[in-house]
Amino acid sequence: MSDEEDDIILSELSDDELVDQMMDDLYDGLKDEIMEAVNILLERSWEPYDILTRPLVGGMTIVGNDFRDGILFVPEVLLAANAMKGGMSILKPLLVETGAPTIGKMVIGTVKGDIHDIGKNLVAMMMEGAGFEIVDLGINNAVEGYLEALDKEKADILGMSALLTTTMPYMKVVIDTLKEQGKRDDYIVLVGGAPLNEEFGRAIGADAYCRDAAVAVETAKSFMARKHNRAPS
Ligand code: B1M
Repeated sequence: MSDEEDDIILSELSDDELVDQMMDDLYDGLKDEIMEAVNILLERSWEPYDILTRPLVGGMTIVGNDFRDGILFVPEVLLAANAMKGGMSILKPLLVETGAPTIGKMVIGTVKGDIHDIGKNLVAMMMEGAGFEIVDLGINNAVEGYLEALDKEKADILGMSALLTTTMPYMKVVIDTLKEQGKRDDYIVLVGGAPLNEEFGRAIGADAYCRDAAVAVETAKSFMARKHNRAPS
């Protein structure tokens, strides 16, 4: 950390300055500073969701662009991801309401060959906050693991995440296996991740592509409402 950065007192910055500083600190992988700043914004009555989306997801987008352009490399991006996770750990209990009735159960995981989990964790967190029960399978999931968990957990929804163009086709492998086993219609299948789009979601036979965590929550809620309407009384 430079002397100049040493001198910055986060609590003395205005909201806009603090958001900018957080984006810089995320870029530099400064987990402690990110956690301190998240707490400052909470004390200033910021909504947890706004803290997630503006400085944290916003900062990660800048990191992503510079990673793509060869300005940042894997070790730096890992540090940034670690700082992001530090911020998310403070926000998680605030986003996850306690005592809310369960709307449905979702098994979620990142697909085989893919170790990106920040977006998936965010979706899990927001879904839990909205009243869904979440079974998080983590990263690098093969089809067998998804199927076993869906069956064991008696889940309503399968959520799959992929961040690489090379791993996104694996989602189709999972959906095709569900079809082969006659289980496709037992589950609502939602997919997401930066390289996906609606067309891809349709092409692989998912029920919906979710652009972000908020869309995932709304989509899951609307599918669950339809499922309940269909259920025999
Ligand atoms: Co990776 N990486 N990475 N990386 N990485 C990307 C994805 C990349 C686009 C960077 C770039 O070039 N600009 C690029 C992929 C290019 C491509 O496929 N065409 C890339 C690459 C190439 C790689 C490696 C191959 C690099 C290498 O080793 N040479 C390697 C692959 C490792 C592997 O998986 N096998 C790799 C490694 C890594 C790190 C380990 C360093 C780290 C991951 C740390 C971690 O996740 N624990 C990392 C990171 C952090 C990124 C970027 C910079 C950021 C991803 C992120 O966390 N975004 C990323 C660049 C980018 O995406 N702009 C990049 C923030 C997050 C909140 O957004 O994940 O999109 P996102 O999630 C959103 C939505 O997409 C959606 O909701 C979320 C919240 O709003 N969503 C869902 C996501 N999943 C969903 C599931 C749902 C619903 C919605 O289910 C219902």
